[in-house]
Amino acid sequence: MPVVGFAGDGAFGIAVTELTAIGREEWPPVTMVVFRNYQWGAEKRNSTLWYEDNFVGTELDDGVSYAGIARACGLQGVQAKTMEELTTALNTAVVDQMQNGKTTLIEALINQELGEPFRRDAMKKPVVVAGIDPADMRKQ
Ligand SMILES: Cc1ncc(C[n+]2csc(CCOP(=O)(O)OP(=O)(O)O)c2C)c(N)n1
Ligand SMILES: [Mg+2]
Repeated sequence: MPVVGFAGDGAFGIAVTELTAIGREEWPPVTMVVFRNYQWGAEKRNSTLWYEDNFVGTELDDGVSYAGIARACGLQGVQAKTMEELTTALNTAVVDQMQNGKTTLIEALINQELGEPFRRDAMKKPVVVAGIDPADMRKQ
């Protein structure tokens, strides 16, 4: 059974050091797909909801290649720019994983459309808790 992982580029960036460890010979190979929209999309969406369409600190460096980092770690790293390329890359990666013992990271370039927050309830205005008014806290 092939093992295929999926992550956003922001989430993957937080744990990107894992690439330095997963290629060990004594460990089984895996396939990883990173959805590359060059942003912390969920955080950006929260910011635009909270702060009248403003956002800050949510753009990722477009000079960084996760496929390149994977190759530097001795793994296979490829970019997929279309659905067809992604299908081909995934098929190749799974065959390489199952038959050739190789780990592949696929960097799937996707659009920057922002979805609805999955925790919209977490984005309610701050409320007074235990007698502390959040407006007063901000003044300090
Ligand atoms: C360990 C950890 N740190 C921070 C967060 C807060 N957080 C939620 S979504 C998100 C950004 C995710 O960006 P990405 O993985 O690129 O997904 P996208 O929304 O762009 O598809 C962050 C930092 C978290 N969930 N977990
Ligand atoms: Mg992202």
